[in-house]
Amino acid sequence: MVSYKLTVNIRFIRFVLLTLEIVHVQSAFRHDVTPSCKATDGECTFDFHINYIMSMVAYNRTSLQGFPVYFNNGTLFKRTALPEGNSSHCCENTPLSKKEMEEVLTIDGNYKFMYAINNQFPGPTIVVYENQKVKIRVYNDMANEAVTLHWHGMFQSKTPWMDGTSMISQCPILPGQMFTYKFTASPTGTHWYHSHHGAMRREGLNGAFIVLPQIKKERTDIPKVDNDVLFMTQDWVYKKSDAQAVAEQNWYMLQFSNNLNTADCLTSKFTYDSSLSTLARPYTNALINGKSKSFSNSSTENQKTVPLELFTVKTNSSNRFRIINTGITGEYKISFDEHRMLIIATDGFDISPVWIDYLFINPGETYDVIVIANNTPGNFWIRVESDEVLDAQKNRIKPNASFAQLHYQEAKSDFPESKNRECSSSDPCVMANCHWGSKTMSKWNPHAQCMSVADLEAPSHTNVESPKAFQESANEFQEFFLNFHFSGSDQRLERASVNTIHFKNPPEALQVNPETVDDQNVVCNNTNMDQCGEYCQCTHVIKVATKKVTHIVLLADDGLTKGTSHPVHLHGNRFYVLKYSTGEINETTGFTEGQNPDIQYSPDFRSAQWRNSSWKYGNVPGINIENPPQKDTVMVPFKGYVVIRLLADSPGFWLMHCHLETHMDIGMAVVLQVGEISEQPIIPKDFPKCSNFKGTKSPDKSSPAQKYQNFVQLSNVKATTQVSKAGGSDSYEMSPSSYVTMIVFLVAFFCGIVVFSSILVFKQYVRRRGYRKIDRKDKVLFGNKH
Ligand SMILES: [Cu+2]
Repeated sequence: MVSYKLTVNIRFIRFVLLTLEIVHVQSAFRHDVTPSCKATDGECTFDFHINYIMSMVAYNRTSLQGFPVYFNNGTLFKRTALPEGNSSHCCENTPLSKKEMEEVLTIDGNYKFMYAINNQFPGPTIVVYENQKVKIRVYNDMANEAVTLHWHGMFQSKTPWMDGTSMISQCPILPGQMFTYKFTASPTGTHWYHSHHGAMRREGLNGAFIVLPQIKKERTDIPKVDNDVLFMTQDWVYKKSDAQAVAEQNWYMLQFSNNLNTADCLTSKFTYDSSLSTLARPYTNALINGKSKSFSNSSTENQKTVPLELFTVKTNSSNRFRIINTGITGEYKISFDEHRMLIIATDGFDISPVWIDYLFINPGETYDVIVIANNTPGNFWIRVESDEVLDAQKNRIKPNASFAQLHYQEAKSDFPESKNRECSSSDPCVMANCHWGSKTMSKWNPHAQCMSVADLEAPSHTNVESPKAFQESANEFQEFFLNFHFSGSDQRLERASVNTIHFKNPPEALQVNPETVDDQNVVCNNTNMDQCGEYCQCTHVIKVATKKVTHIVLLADDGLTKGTSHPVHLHGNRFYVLKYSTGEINETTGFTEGQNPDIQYSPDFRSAQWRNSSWKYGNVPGINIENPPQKDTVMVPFKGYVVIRLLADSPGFWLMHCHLETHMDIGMAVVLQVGEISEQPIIPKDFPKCSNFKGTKSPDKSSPAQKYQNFVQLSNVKATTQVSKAGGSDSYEMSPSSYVTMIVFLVAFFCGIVVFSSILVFKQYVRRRGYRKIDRKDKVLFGNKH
């Protein structure tokens, strides 16, 4: 067994200055892709310690001393106290050495408490070989938070309990606990891992997971790669925590529903087709491999003050950039000044190479591109631009941007002065992974061609089962319409839904306790949700038969004029993207203004079907079944649709959800139960189960009015009441034991009143008697004197 230990013992040091406990910061993130274990087979083992950390702190391993740092004019200084008696300045004015700088997570130059794996951010890179056994021991060293790690893109065939999805594939790892993930690395390509518990992944819990082929076979359709590097980008808010991000999303939804355009909580910025920007709230920046400068200074000139990610390349070298959007929200447009990109893969799957100038990438997606360093040796900007291009009044605005640098090693290291590429009629641009279509993009740039993901093609060498081999009769075919949307039209918080059902975690992890799915008080789906009323809340599970060709029509329509597109991710499975169709585009403005006419929704948006019934059984015009691209995450266009096909051959409970974490966390998810429970692999006997705590997640079949009453009741609920699991309602009823408690309390209270009254009456009686006695005494003692 090959062991590769990534961690050092975690030590705590107390900074008197900050009176905070800071754990050691390991060396800076390295973006090179090098195998983690020497052997290509056997087991590759990792130890991951998850803990809190603080950015902008340097820690010296030898002296066990540490100090916070600060930036001044682009230089890092130690923030240490001056000798006693010197009160003029708080800090020693000593710049950091290069070695000391390696020990700091500078991020964007701000102090922030965040999570880290082995004190690193991004987390340790895992590079293993296809079909290699991977073992990751995850130690939850945090004081008070649970966690799981999801291996995004891994098939987990025969090990669905190793998917790392909190409350679906496993119970979360509690503080002080360790859990060992063991699975086979497959498929090859650029993947990643992240926390699948809350919104922790933006706050530091993510890393790259690269699977190399066992036998290195050079692709003949692309240039030979000289340099293989990671390019991980994500949104960042330096002040907010994980819990705050979710709470803020709820707050945002309230503001949105009430049309309150307050600058602090709702930016109301829109993207190219006038649907809402995925960055629905003010974000500070987009990190590139954990570094960047605040959006508030998003001119290139202002990038001088904080270290940015630097990619050094040789002249004429071919460089593979593995681009991963690890963010929780935020679609980004990536470009390299004065260089083109050759797309060669997405979500780990090879695609026929296409030269492009701009790449759109959504949270959860990966794209591999090759950049040839064939310009005059120099320094060039790499741009990560946000999708915010229209303000609240739909006026065009400059999007926010973050930057990294491309440096030719033959050139002098310098601050780039390169410009963004201009598209012209003689030299048009190509944009890939657009989700609004060419009609929209032509309004923005008549010289830009916009490719949707369905315009990409699988190369001929792809040795996966071609979808054209599947039979398409009613017996061997199943089709689902899944609408990822915000249901209803009022300001309720539980609107994030799939087919109007708001996803609630089950009280026990489904994969560990599959009998939960038979509990009609926990699970709901299209067979038992009729009584739900306008809003349903439950563990939404859809049964998908194995061995059938499965089409899913992904939709994103709230039934309102405002709305957003949603990047949908499916766990444990790949799918083919057969067709991509936007909403109705206004020819004059290029804005999405209506539903795609191919889809007919039910009035409550709970179900949908093809408007033309002859399109059933996969008979959809314009689908690509010859060489469709494979993916595990796809952007579903606002008011449009995507037809995907999967071969449901991996039994298990697989979460399918919007990969905007703030949407998933508030209910935009559904579980695909592939196969009967009897078809699923048998879980190891010693696999940890959840505790015996009672769940609160029963289906809510009450009307909105009743729910409001329940909410009011909840606000007034006494400590002795508890959530009733029976009855299939979220109403807060008292349990039998609570009734006993209440009766005892009432009897005691009544007895108390009786005793208290008796005392009062007795005292009154005694007093009157006493007065009388005194009276008499007085009369005896003094009476005759008066
Ligand atoms: Cu979403």
